[in-house]
Amino acid sequence: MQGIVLKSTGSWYEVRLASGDVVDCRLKGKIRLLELNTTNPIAVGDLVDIENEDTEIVISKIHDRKNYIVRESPKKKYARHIIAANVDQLFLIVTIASPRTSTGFIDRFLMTAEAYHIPASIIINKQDTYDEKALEKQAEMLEIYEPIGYPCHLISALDSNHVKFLEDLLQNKITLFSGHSGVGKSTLINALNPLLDLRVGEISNKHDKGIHTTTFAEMIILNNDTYIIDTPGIKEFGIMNFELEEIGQYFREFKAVMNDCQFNNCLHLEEPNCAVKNAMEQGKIHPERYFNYVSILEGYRENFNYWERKS
Ligand SMILES: Nc1nc2c(ncn2[C@@H]2O[C@H](COP(=O)(O)OP(=O)(O)OP(=O)(O)O)[C@@H](O)[C@H]2O)c(=O)[nH]1
Ligand SMILES: [Mg+2]
Ligand SMILES: [Zn+2]
Repeated sequence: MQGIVLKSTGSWYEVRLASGDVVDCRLKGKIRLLELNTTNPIAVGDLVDIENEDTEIVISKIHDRKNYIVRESPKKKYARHIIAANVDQLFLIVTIASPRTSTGFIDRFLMTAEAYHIPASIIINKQDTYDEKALEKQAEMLEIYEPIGYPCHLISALDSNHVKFLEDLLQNKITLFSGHSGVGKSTLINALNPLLDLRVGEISNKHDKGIHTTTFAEMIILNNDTYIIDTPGIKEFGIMNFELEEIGQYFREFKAVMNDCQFNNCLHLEEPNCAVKNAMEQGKIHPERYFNYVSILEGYRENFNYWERKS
C-alpha cells in the first residue's frame, strides 16, 4: 500500500493512505542505511510503500523524490536534514510590521527557491493593521518583487475572502509555508482548515513527546491532494554543493543579463564590464536586490573559507 508521510519524529512516521486513514509506521531496518549523507532518511511529503511486519506497520520503500529541501541539521553541524520532499510551491508569509520582514530575509528565501526550481510567492499578511507608513513600505516592497515576476498577495488572515483566495492557490498542491515567527502562519492554516483542531485531537500522543515541532516540519491536510507544510522555527534553508559564482543565477533578473558579463565567472562585484552592475546603474536591477546579493555572497564566502581552512 502507498501513502504520504505527514509527520516524522525521527523513529516514527505518520503516513496517510489513499483511504484517508493515518497510520503510525516504523522504518524497515535496511532502509535506514540508504542515505547516509542526511540525518533523516524520510521527510514529510515522501511517498512511501508500507507493509505489515509482525505486529507493526513498516515503511518498505521510499519513492523517488521530485525534489527535497534541506537545512543544516539542528543536531549535527555540517550535516543535512531534509525538511520536506515533493514540494510544489513555496509561500513566504511576510509582514510589513509586527514583525517587520526584511528584504534580506526575503531574498535569501527566493534564492533558495530558485536553486530548488520551486515556484515561490510572497504573501503579505496583516493588511488590516497597516497604517500609511506601512503601506508606503509595502509599495516599495512590491516595486522590488512584482517586476521580477514573484507573485505578491496582500491578505489578512482575518478576512474570509482572502483566506478563500489563498485556498484556491493551494488546491492539489503541496505548499510549504515559511516566514518569521509571528507573521501569522498558524493563524492562516487554522483559517484554511477548520477541521485542523479535530485532526490534532485525533493524533495519539504515544510517540510524540512534543519536542520535535520546532525542528520537524509537519504536513497539514486541507483535502485529499492539498497539503500545507508548516515549518516553524526554520530561519534559513540550505542549498548544497554550489560554487560562489552560481549565487547570481539564483537572482532571476541577474541571470537574465549575466551572460553579457565580460568574465564567465563574474561575481558581479568589482569586475570590469559586469552586465549585472550595468543593469543596476541603468535602473533595471533594483539596488536593494543587488545589496542583498552582495551580503549573501559575503556570508557564503566566510563559509567557503571555513571549508578551505578545514581541508
Ligand atoms: N490583525 C491581524 N493579526 C493577525 C493576522 N494574522 C495573524 N495575526 C496575529 O499574529 C499573531 C501571530 O500569529 P501566528 O499565527 O501565531 O504566527 P506564526 O507565523 O504561526 O508564528 P510562529 O508559529 O511563531 O512561527 C497572533 O496573535 C495572530 O492572532 C492578521 O492577518 N491580522
Ligand atoms: Mg505558528
Ligand atoms: Zn557580472
